[in-house]
Amino acid sequence: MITFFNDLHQAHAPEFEFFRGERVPCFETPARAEYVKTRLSARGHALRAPDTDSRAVLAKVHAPRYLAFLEQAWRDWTLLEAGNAQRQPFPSVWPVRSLRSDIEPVNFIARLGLYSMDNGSPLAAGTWAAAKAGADAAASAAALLAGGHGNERGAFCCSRPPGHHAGPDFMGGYCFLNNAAVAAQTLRDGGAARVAVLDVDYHHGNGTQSIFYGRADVLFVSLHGDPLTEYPFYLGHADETGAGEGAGFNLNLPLPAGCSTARWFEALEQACSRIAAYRSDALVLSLGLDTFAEDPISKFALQSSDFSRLGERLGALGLPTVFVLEGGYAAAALGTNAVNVIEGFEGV
Ligand code: OKP
Ligand code: ZN
Repeated sequence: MITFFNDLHQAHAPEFEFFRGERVPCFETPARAEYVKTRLSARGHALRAPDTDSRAVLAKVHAPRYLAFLEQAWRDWTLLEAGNAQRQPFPSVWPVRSLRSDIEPVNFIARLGLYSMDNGSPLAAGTWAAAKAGADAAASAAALLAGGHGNERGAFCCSRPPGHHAGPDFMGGYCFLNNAAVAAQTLRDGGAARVAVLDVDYHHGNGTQSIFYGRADVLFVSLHGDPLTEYPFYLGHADETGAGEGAGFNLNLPLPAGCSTARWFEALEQACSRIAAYRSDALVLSLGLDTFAEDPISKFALQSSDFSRLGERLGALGLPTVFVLEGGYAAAALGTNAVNVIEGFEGV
């Protein structure tokens, strides 16, 4: 399968995050994408640099003031104080209920909080470059399939940071730009009347859901750890079914942390039925690999062979499919697990 990959992801190298009250090395590392890339090459999958600029599509899925902030954030941070080049900023204050989010403060940390849902998305010098390259990969993969040239039925984006927690105007959960939303919007712009986004990451894709919540032209379906106990906690419940024109076009299938793989595949079946009933013209898969039994921060039990089964089931949908890498923190296993999905899809 053609894979879009760009070395710029390495420039996003966050050092720390906060976990269980302690500052620990960030789970979302450059090594993650490198393991996937290495395995893809070893298995003979072609690697390409992104060839489509996502800027115009980004403006359709994210707010202009958020994009403007993110693009300049590292520069603004380092201009504040020379020593900041050696420090990664974290937000510490957020405009929750009753506080105003319409006025953008001047203070950098206050702006960072305005545009964040958590303190879990550390910024680094190359964050914008890496995230933009990931969005370009998503746009490139979607454009490749939408163009209908060649006989490509699938395209894979081997990118990081992930994107599915990034909402219209905020970052969160290691995510800055919503790559799945960029792919879906690019497919729409390329002539697909209906696009389904299926999110199989362990964590609910709150950003993607929010971006498309009021729209009927993009169906969002997600299988994830129940937000009552699992990140992102404040979205992902079964009663979130869409709003306005989007009513009925959002399906959440929360599962209890620790549930069996059999139960997970039952939920996948429900997801696939909904996508088939929607008669979508294309599929975007938010491919989180943190459902793996050995993932250090998640609580599902999939084995490497189960990722082949996932790929086979997706292949049976018979849809042009853009695969976007999301989470997965058992880094050394990501190559095998990602390639298993791809090759299951291709029927290898
Ligand atoms: C991202 B993705 C906070 C620790 C909690 C949240 C997990 C983000 C998962 N510093 N981090 O969906 O795999
Ligand atoms: Zn995840």
